Amino acid sequence: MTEPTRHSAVEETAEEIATMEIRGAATIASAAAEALADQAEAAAAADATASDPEAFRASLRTAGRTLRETRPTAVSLPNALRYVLQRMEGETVDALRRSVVDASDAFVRQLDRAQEDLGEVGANRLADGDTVMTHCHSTDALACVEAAVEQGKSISAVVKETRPRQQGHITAEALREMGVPVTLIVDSAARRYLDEVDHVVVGADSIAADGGVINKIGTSGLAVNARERGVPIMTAAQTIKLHPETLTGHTVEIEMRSEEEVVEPGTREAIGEIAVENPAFDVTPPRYMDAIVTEHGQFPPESIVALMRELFGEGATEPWAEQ
Ligand code: RI2
Repeated sequence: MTEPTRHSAVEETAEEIATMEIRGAATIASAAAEALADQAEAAAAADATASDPEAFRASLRTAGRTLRETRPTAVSLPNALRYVLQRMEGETVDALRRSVVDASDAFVRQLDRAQEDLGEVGANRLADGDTVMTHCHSTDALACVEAAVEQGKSISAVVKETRPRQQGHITAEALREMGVPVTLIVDSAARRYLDEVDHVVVGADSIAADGGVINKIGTSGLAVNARERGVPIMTAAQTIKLHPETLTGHTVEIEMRSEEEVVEPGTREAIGEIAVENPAFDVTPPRYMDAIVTEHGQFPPESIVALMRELFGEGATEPWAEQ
């Protein structure tokens, strides 16, 4: 068999996901699906794979592995790869290419539709005059606020900055574009401002079969504080955030990122001999989350497993695996 070629678009996308130039679970998923379509076009045009269906399939699986290895926590990434690679079929390279490109397009369209639909559901939980608190930057969470604003509700926001990468700044800008008044706070001010907030809205990178919500580090502390203050908290998450491997008891790997995101090398040296840790995500137990809002409606976290079984069966395949 000929050595599979790897189109540089896949390498580029993988690099951008790893360095978080492309970030956010839904955005990562759509970039990965598009990278597979790019790879299909490139493999259909490359000498080594253009007339060899098995080499074409192998090159797509290789691309899938490259993309899969970038970041471990957001399950939207492997779910996107699964969606596209499971639909790769055909006897000729041209048929295979078309199946991958069509699946990638369909996936991206579904993603956009799902976000719009869940936005409507989440918006129904918000009332005119509400103030929401956000954590990190989640396009699913923002879709709920946007739909509420489109329903004519007046919404304002308290936006947590979200150390270490300060994705709260992206959220603040997006909310301002919607015309939502924004107050930016440091993470440690969240409990104080919960008294002025009607609803906490967060996203998710993965949702486990037991209803645990894996989201940006700091979400679980926020959820515990919100419960203590009596403020409802919802997770806005399309069903591509449901983690099928957790159906069979697997846990979700929490990404550990570079310590330089937390403290500059010079400062660290000046402090002296210390350890620095930088987990990117944490797990909010289902008892601290009021609702998971999806494109199929809202669910109490404990019942999300029923939807997960319906959509993924009893487990997960790895169509990118070497054969
Ligand atoms: P959407 C982000 O992770 C945040 O944790 C955010 O809540 C989640 O992805 C979901 O984002 P990161 O990529 O899919 O910033 O809702 O580490 O856009």
